[in-house]
Amino acid sequence: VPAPDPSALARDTLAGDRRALARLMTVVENRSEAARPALAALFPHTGRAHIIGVTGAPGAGKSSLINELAKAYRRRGLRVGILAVDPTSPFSGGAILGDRVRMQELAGDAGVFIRSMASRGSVGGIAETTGDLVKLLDAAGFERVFVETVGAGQAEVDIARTAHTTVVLEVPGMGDDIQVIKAGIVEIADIFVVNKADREGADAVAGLLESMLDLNTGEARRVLQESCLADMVCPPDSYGPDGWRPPVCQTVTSTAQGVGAVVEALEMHWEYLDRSGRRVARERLRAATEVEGILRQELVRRVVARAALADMSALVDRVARRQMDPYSAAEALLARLS
Ligand SMILES: Nc1nc2c(ncn2[C@@H]2O[C@H](COP(=O)(O)OP(=O)(O)OP(=O)(O)O)[C@@H](O)[C@H]2O)c(=O)[nH]1
Ligand SMILES: [Mg+2]
Repeated sequence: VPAPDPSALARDTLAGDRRALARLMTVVENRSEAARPALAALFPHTGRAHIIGVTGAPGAGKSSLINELAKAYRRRGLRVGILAVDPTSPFSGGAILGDRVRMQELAGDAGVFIRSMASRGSVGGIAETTGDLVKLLDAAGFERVFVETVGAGQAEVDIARTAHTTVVLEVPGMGDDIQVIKAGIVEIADIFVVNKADREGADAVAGLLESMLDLNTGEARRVLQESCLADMVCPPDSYGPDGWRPPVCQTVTSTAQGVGAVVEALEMHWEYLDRSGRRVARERLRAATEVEGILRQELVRRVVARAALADMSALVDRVARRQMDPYSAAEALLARLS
């Protein structure tokens, strides 16, 4: 099989060719240099999709909820893209197969595109790759793009950075709810969903979330944008407080109970972002963060390309033995650029 020509794949993707889209996604996932011109060619065709991050504990029902939301959007005639970031945790290794089964009803629908991506071992973290895959779906004309990720540390912050709207799932019946609801979650959530509301304790979790929202100042949204460039070029009020109080919805995915309210909340948030000027501010923050991310990666790549492996190894040895401080080592490597 000859290597696919990424520009041809980009052209065919725009024309609605699903196979081209899938193959281009593989090129992007492999972080191949060849993806860059294709991504650049598609970039002017992006910016239409509503990007929706869905995060929560393993097994909270993220895939089930996305499945229901996708069906609801299909009934409204909108095209839906779904990216599931495979959990890195060995405990939920069966998730991909589970997702396939759960989302099977959507599988034959040309208005739906589902892709699982591996987060394991991806260079530069999942953030860049996910962002690029989202762009491909956006350019291909999917109007709602869901990104599912297990709620764990950096992955969660990354998703909130990538998405316009972040949905955080909680479930009742996990014991001490105050222990279960993680600190920092209020800062990244635009919409809360208490899923498995058929179980006891859903109202209590919802009530707890409401009281956490009462205390929230919105201040910490800043954690979403750790970028020197953003700090320099984006006005401080781009970071929040938001002026949007996250609604707390309750759902049962097996009966689709409450799913309509989540769709309404998603649409309201999308409208809110436009009406308040937040969307433009967020796009600027995202652009600054993204450019800086690429810049960092590229800088490291170039420095490493210039230095000999033996030299780098020797520098690392010296730092490890406390013969040289890490700043001086970095300086020595940076000097290779000039
Ligand atoms: N009782 C009940 N069970 C649910 C509900 N929604 C999902 N489940 C079940 O919860 C389990 C996990 O659902 P998934 O949708 O795979 O959850 P997930 O968050 O995507 O899981 P991972 O991707 O592995 O983190 C499945 O057995 C679902 O059938 C619900 O509303 N009520
Ligand atoms: Mg899942």
